[in-house]
Amino acid sequence: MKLLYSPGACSIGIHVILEEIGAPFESEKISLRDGEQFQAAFTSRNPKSKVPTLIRDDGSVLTEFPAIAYYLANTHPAAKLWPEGVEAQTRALEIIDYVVATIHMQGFSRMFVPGKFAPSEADAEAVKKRGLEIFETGLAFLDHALAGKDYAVGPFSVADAALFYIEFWRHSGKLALPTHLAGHFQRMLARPAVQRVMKKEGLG
Ligand SMILES: N[C@@H](CCC(=O)N[C@@H](CS)C(=O)NCC(=O)O)C(=O)O
Repeated sequence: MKLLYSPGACSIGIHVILEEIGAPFESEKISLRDGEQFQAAFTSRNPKSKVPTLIRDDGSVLTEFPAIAYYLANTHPAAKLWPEGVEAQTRALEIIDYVVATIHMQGFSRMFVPGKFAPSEADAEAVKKRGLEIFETGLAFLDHALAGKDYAVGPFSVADAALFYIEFWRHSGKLALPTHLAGHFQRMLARPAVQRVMKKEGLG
């Protein structure tokens, strides 16, 4: 297996899942800043021009965080990264979808690529502001959901890897995380697998 990732991008969550599993995998760094995701060497493997991209051993390609997380957790059951039982699985999916589809795609994307949402350059600041509001509202909701819990749904699971990437973004932006997410982020940083990923991605 090979993970195509960009340092500090949402692919960091999948990187964490792979390290937690502990099975051998390769990784290849893509510079989104330099637009490598639009170059033929990348689009020939993933025409969506997005990380995370997982190239499986048979050469087939998987995209989309929730699908990759599901695949990895369920093909490596010994790692116990997919919660047990319908209720916990449903709750994990609920969190992953909220992180990816709302906080990331609706909030963070508006903040960092306002041009994708703004009809004109003059609208860019308003779009960024709306993105920040969505991001903040999302964090507040998740903070509330994490009250009294060490991890998102019972023991550590793929849902925590999704939470980790938005926590990391907030932390990198030098903005304080709400209390319960801050505690969760510290628990994540204490995990050896997360520490290996931070080192590999050059994020110290
Ligand atoms: N829905 C996708 C989102 C992936 C995504 O937007 N990745 C960003 C990095 S965090 C990316 O590759 N952006 C490159 C671009 O849009 O040019 C998923 O869940 O994997």
